[in-house]
Amino acid sequence: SLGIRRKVWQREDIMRTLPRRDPFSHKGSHGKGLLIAGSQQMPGAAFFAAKAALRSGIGLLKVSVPDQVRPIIAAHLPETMFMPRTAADFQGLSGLAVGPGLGREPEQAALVRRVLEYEEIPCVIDADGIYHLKSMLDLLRERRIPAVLSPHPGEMAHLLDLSVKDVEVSRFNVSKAFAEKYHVYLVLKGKNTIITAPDGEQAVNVTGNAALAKGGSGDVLTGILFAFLLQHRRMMDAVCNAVYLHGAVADDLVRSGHSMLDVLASDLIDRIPPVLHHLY
Ligand code: NPW
Ligand code: AMP
Ligand code: MG
Repeated sequence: SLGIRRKVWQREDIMRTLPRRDPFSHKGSHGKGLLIAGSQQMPGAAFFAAKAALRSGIGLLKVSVPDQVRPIIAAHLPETMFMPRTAADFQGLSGLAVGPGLGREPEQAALVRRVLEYEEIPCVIDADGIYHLKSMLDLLRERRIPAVLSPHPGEMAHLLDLSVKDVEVSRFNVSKAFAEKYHVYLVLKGKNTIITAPDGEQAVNVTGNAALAKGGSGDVLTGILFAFLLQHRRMMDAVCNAVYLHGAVADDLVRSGHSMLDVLASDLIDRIPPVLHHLY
């Protein structure tokens, strides 16, 4: 129909656009990311996003978590390196992600602001990062490289001062208006996640199921999004492929070995390797 550019992102799309590793590549070729996440109350969110990013191919991952959380991540995910929360230097990084389990205290807002102001490299903003973003939306438009935002309907409603119902009855239009206005890649989560580019181009995801309706699922998606953003040439391909893979993993789990009730965020991460193996 006239002027509407929407597509269903399919298996053939991810098969076509998933980048193959250059045989001469080194770790620096696949992204040096800093994940700013976690809090004493929510160390798990940082762990899920970090491990999902590593399982999705990121070359080097630094994590910025509160000091008390460091030993937990270090013990369970020794592949990560650390950056103190107070460090102000993003030099040499190729991407930033902020938000999972971050907390909503006003002092965390400054972290989100610093990410937004560092406009030279891609960034993913999710969860509590989106909560803080509300007071600095105008920074989004200033960025040279558009930000990627991955709100669930509750977070989208918060950003727009709408009810969740208002968002859910017009998911396509709400997404398009926001992505165009603020010049972002918007991932409006939920059944049939909608991905919208800053120019209004839209894609719908059809993978995933209600096994994902459990705490931690979104944090896993943040990690996949982060890793894929640093490994694709086109941002739209990266975002669509990440959302596709996240859902495909949940579908694979309920097809073999799991019910929709028992799937944990950790199970999603553990199922990334066999699903990627079939797509890659
Ligand atoms: P209700 O009341 O449920 O119907 P919040 P959050 C509404 C971290 N986590 N999907 C919903 O309505 C995250 O990373 C840490 C979802 C409610 O009013 C964040 O940092 C974990 N929500 C932090 O917790 C595991 C929907 O939105 C509000 C909705 C808070 O994130 C869990 C919920 O949003 C979690 O990931 C929809 N389709 N529709 C860990 N193990 O460390 C409406 N809502 O308050 O931002 O809560 O998403 O849990
Ligand atoms: P979050 O609320 O941030 O933890 O994110 C939840 C993730 O699970 C998002 O990627 C959602 O799209 C996905 N999800 C949650 N419920 C469903 C569902 N019923 N069907 C498909 N995907 C879902
Ligand atoms: Mg979330």
